[in-house]
Amino acid sequence: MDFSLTKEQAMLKKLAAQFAEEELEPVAAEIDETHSFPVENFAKMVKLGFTGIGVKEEYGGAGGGMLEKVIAVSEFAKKCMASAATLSIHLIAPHAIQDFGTAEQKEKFLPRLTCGGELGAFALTEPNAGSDAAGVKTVAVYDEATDEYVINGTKCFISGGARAGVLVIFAMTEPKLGTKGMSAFIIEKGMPGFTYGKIESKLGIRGSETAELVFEDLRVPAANLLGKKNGGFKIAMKALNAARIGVAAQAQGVADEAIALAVQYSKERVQFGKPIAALQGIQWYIADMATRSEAARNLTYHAAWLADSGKDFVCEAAMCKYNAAINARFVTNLALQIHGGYGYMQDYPLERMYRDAKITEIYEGTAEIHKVVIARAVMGK
Ligand code: COS
Repeated sequence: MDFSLTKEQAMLKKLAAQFAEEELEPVAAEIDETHSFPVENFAKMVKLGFTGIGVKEEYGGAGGGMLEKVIAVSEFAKKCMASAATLSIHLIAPHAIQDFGTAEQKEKFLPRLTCGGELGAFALTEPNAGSDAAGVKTVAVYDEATDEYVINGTKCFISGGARAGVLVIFAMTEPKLGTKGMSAFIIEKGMPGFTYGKIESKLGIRGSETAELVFEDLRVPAANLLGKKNGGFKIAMKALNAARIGVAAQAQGVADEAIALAVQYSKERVQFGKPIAALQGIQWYIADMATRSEAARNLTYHAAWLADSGKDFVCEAAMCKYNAAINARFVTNLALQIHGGYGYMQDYPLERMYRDAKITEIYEGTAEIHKVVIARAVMGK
């Protein structure tokens, strides 16, 4: 299997790397410190076509597939994890609408999300429905008189939820049926009955804004039902399969950058009369970091290749996300350790990268849930 990049993919990587260095890196520390969403940088991502990756050109998208998403997201993550998370999570909504939407829904919503400058969001999680995604309590009741669904409930931990123009949300249409009673809806910012509550203060990826969403008698036209009524759980799971490869890409990017910084620092830092890079203890750290990261990259590329080839990738998406997330924590921890006291200080980016990396073990499915998914695939349900 050959994972070398095509000419177009190599150009995308170069463009993403340049954008990350010139636009994302200079504000990464500031948006972390101020917990502020990088509005201008998102607008620049739109202009360069990143927000349309994986979406057909007829809908204003940039084309490409999962590997293109991995390339862009991991380049962003090298310089600013919050921006990488913003792009990766934004893409879930347009991809879900492209995969499951009607022709009208695609025409109406996709151009807004690809080239129109609007942020997308994906709202599944609730206070009591995290790993147990079927535990959603938000309900959608069909009103025959108006051909609308009336939605009531609360979502939490929704990335970009307070800013998004178009959101894919999940509600129970037949609560007694559990996974077979959930439906997906497309909603828009400003719809009466849709407000947001608390904006979270977080350990890391602070520039990626995380909100509570509140639905109070939110009336959504039946035309905004995404996929079939009661078919929402599978839409959520399929969207998450793809999203998990995006998280693996975030983890990969931050790990690669941490290794590069650790190598550079160890060559410059002189202790006991020589650069610490000459110490075998440091070399062994670097060797472990590089080996594990290379393994993580291959799992991620393989999962992306399966997805782009139209093959089943549920297990591989879980594997690559689970593995890359653990690796990102391992690598950022050792890179910080190599930097010693300097690594702990905000003058260096390592302490931010270490905090940012942690989220990859939690969101879009915890490490533990991924082990459940992997074990089910390997051992049979
Ligand atoms: N891809 C495609 N289909 C999937 C799937 C996946 N990853 N996971 C489950 N399904 C399908 C199952 O095959 C099953 O289909 P049938 O009804 O045709 O048999 C259906 O969905 C129900 O699945 P299951 O019975 O396994 O549901 P459970 O309630 O046991 O939950 C887990 C399954 C735990 C895997 C699911 O709840 C999950 O992924 N949780 C994590 C949620 C998450 O990632 N949250 C983060 C939100 S975004 S920050």
